[in-house]
Amino acid sequence: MSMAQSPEPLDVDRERTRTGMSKTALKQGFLDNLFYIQGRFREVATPHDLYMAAAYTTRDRILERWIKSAQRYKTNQSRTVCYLSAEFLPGPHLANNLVNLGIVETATEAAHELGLDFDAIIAEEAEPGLGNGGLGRLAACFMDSLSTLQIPSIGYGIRYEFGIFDQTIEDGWQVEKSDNWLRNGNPWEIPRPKIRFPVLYGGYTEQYRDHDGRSRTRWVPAQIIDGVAYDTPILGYGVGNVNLLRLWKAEASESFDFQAFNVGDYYGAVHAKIEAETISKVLYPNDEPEAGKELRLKQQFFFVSCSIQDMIRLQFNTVGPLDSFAEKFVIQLNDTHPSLAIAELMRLLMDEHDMDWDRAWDITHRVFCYTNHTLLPEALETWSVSLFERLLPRHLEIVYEINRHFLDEVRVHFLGDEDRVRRMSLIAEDGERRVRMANLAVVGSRAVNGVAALHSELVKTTLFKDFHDFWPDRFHNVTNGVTPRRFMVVANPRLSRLISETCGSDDWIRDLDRLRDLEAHAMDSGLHERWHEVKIAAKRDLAAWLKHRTGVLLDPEAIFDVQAKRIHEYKRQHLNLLHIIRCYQRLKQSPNQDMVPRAFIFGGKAAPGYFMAKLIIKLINAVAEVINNDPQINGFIRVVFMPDFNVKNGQHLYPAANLSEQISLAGKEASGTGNMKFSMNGALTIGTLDGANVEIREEVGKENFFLFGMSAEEVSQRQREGYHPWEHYAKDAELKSDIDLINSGLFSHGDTQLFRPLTDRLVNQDPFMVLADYRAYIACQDHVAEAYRDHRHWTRMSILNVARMGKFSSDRAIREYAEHIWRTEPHPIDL
Ligand code: C3B
Repeated sequence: MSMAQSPEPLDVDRERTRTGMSKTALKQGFLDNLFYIQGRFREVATPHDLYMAAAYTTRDRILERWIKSAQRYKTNQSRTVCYLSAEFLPGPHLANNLVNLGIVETATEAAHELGLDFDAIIAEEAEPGLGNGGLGRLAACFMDSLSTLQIPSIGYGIRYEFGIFDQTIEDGWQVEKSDNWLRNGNPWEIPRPKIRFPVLYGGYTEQYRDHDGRSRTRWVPAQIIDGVAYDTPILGYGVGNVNLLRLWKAEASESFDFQAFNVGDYYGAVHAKIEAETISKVLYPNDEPEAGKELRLKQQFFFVSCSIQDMIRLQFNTVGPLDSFAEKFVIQLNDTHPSLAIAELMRLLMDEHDMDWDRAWDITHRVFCYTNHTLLPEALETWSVSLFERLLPRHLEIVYEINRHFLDEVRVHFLGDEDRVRRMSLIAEDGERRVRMANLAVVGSRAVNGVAALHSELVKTTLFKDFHDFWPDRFHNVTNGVTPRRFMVVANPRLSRLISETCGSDDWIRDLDRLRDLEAHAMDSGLHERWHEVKIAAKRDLAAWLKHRTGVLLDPEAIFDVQAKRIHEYKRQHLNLLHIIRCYQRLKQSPNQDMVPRAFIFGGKAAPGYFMAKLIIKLINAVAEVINNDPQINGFIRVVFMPDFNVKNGQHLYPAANLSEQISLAGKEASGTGNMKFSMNGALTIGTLDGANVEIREEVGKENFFLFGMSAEEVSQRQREGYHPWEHYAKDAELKSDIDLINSGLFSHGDTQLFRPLTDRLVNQDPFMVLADYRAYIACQDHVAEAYRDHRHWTRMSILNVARMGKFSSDRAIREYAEHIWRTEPHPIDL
């Protein structure tokens, strides 16, 4: 046997030193960064300095992969997914990047040897709250999965200087504080001052003849603002691929400054600068668009225009001519917020790059795909034609022209059906004329999808029925998913370790279907015990956190019953409250009854202008105050509102929940993703047949899911028949007494009027049918309590929930997009 042939065994230690992943290298890197970037030595460093040094040390290790990815994608001319989203909610980066680099343990040991409290360093990071809720968080999960699946991609959005407000609770009311997340610097972004594009607004258009004598259109804007790129690397889990999150910051265009200077108007020039910068100043804090806000339309066009110009630049830098633009890129529109991109690409191709309409349209409608995230009528964006024309005169012409071509096709297809033509038009003509952004998105895209099976069905049969009749093949479903890296490995290290030990590997982190291996152990009493311990430990952690933040002490043995999501009437936090009041009344009536102790935990922000949602928060806190201080209740039930629910705080919640409240009125929640996060962490769900709940129940088995309430079908039938909430109020004595208790002033220091807007709305209108589902909900909650008494059985259900959550990984969702919608391939970057 020839010794010379056998390969050198890989020297792991040497390899780690070379790539800087060894403990020694991490320590050295950390001290260097503390010294050279923060300008501090150990003894005088603040907690924030330590965090910054840790962040830079981590970022340094991502950069090599990032550059390699960019080079490889460029030489391969890789097809690239451009994910356009007005919102991204990535959460704190440090812990997640350490997980994806695979160096959590090494970094923890390194910190320990330096005498540092690593958890405190991680807790120091402020999260970029560049989104409102589900839609923005989905975008972040998708970015993680795109990198992990090695698909070249760029997330395009806005670098808001102020993200979603921080929520505090004062006297039970939500108070908003501005979120100055960039104040202390952002170590994860790299500014690209040379990647800068002009964005035009206002003015007028004019016709002219080019040198070939062809009639062309020119847009003469009234205002030009620059967009500057800020890049954040998005590292995949256990792979070399690093994709890009490219966010645009608005700056005054220099040419404009100079004009003002030339006429001596120094203040005017500075003012123009300030005005320009307002465009990326602040995120609109509504989970549905606020009608008619000019700045919002300016923001949408701002990031869309920069992003499309950037893609055209990249096309020229890599592939060459624009004819193959739709082969090089696929553009996914995250809801209608970026749908102006359709008109902007048409404009750039025609006005700036000399294409005729047909060629430009051929490219445009092959490059775009659109995801719908809501059926709520108030959330469907429209813009008044007059505002649109004032801000984007050229785009209005293009929208009209798209509409003319499109409606001609509709007329030919549906002879004589002018009603249908009116419904499908990109312009609503009833009342003030408005541009319908959803119709634009459907017409301009080759694929349209909903975000859960039920939702996608409703998209086809209700919202876009006419379009589905016309183009049935255009419609798809891709059920949402969430990343197990963030929501299991980072958020719940204890459970993650237990799963890996039980399954004998951590392969599940990249292939979530492998969680099925847990099923074989679902009856194993050793596992039961450890599973229970892991849950109790998380509950203790959460209890300590909540005690510190709110003063309310929870009993870790109680059922942790959690509803955490935006506050909205359709999500029905008030249905949850009615159940709490029912429990309270029962305990008051028979204090010695054997009730299973419960801790009711709420979290979520209300849009600052949404009065009813804010009143719901006040009521939660008011009920909490009375119940938590009632000596007769003696801690049997407790109610607490977690202030400032966001990605970071959510990470305390998911691991600790026993019961996940997913109780929206059927047909209203497009998908939900919190439902997945809770279930992955071993909570059981009480829920309606809404959004992805339907599929979660299918996967985990109906015996492991607490179902109640009307189906979407039944809801629309009830609505057709005429729904009279006061009949429920009059007929159901317990319901009546729960609502009457709110009106009695018990929760409002004798004020009988404070909550009247809420109770009156329930009794008289009840648009989300809280009263219709009340009885079924209470009955279902009673089953929950009974089930919880049988610890073994509950734990088994919890294990099976986790074991069967494979489908809800965002990796699966991205694979479906890649295969059925984008037609993109992985481009692996070797480590
Ligand atoms: C949300 C929906 O309300 C959720 O059901 C869904 O899971 C997520 O999107 C992700 O698809 N949504 C939102 O957060 N903001 C909107 N403007 C519309 C929908």
